[in-house]
Amino acid sequence: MKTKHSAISFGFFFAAFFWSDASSQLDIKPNVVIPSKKQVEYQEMEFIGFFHFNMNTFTNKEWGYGDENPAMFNPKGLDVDQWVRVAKEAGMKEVILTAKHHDGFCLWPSAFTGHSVKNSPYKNGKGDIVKEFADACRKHGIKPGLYLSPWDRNHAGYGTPEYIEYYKKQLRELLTKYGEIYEVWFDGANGGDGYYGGANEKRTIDAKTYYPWKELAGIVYELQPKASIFSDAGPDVRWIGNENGFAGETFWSTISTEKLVIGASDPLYLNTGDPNGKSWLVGVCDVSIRPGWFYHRGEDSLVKSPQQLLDIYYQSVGRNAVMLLNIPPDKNGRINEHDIRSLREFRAILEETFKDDLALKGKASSSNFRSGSARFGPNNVLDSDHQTIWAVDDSLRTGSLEIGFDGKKEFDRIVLQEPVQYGQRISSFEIQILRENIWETIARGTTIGYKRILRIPLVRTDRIRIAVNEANNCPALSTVALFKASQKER
Ligand code: FUL
Repeated sequence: MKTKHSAISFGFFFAAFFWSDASSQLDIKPNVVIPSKKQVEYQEMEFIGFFHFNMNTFTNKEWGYGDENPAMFNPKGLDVDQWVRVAKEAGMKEVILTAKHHDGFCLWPSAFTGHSVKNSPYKNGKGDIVKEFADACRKHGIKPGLYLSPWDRNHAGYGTPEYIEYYKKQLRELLTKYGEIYEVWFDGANGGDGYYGGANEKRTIDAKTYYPWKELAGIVYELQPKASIFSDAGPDVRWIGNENGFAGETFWSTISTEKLVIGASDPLYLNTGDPNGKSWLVGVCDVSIRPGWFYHRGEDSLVKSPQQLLDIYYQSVGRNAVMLLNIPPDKNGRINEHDIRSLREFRAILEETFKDDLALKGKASSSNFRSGSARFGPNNVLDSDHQTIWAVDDSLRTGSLEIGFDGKKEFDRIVLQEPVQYGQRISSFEIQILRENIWETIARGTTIGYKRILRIPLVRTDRIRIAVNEANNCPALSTVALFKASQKER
């Protein structure tokens, strides 16, 4: 009995040894620049929201001067729970509130200024909208994030070191009083004219030196380790260089932060990223559902249609970035019906388009897969599991994958995903279909990244090929999915 047992253990030991040895040889060597786990999780949210709600909502402005009387802030029917419900129903995984915009008015009763809700008629000065917001998010299981404008047109010390001390105190206050916060948004708009405690003048700052960005990020990480920081230069997630919601058709999550200055970066560089970039910063496409960021009654008829929102989705999520859509609550303190209607329809169409992945019915084959191991076989792209992947041998920089069907399939949306935990690799690919025994190219593209969605004219075929023509390391894909778009997309 004893001998048998040892023989089994011995055999097991050897098998385990050889298996792990062979398996580690097969493991994909990650690129030098890869995302953190937090960044991958952030990107996986895909769709998040913004609530621009503050003094501007009551003054009908986009940028308040900083001299607004707190008495003007009075949302009589405020229903933060409704905002969060609307966001959740639309599929947003996180929402960000403008705790303080450029005019300096604080939605929470800050101990460091009188320019806040505590001097407003809202709940007779006893209200705290940041608290209501954070509580509603927790109740509905959606992540709260906060926008704290670095520019402050109310503060007398703006432009001097005194203001920086004030800003740090506000940041600490916000990040200690409201439970877990998942994002801090540092806006790039900085300096210019303003009230500044009555000085009524123009104050310019040196974008390169005024704000101690490293120290500010340190405060965020110290108090809220789960939070991602947004700015032109990250350090976790970055602006994509415009406010229309469109990432570049070529979009690298890699970028070199030494080329970025918060508030003064090259928008084109932000919009495409950099294949040789030394940092990984997830792209965020911020855009408003209305022409303005704040609610203006006069813009009720200008709310983006579901089709316009879809177009933004394809050019943000579909181009390896995250879609950050602003839905501004109105003066009464609720999200307007026009916005809700558009959002609901957008969600319904999106679900209809992506409900039936035709590729799941296919069988895949490939030019090569790592040492012929099933662990990296082509069928892994078809199982809707992002963790299983097709990957070719280390020495290769190209590769192709074919999916065949019993009978013809019709589709006009192609979803491709790279396993970004190994870095972003692919820089050129094409899609071909077999038509009367001839391979015909129906689409070409550059980057893929976490997710690339191609919109193509409707095709009918029983064989499709995805050919990677250029990559900075051995190519790998985690998903190939095919869909037929809802009629309502048009
Ligand atoms: C910009 C700001 O100036 C706008 O008012 C808005 O907050 C937008 C998200 O960022 O830089």
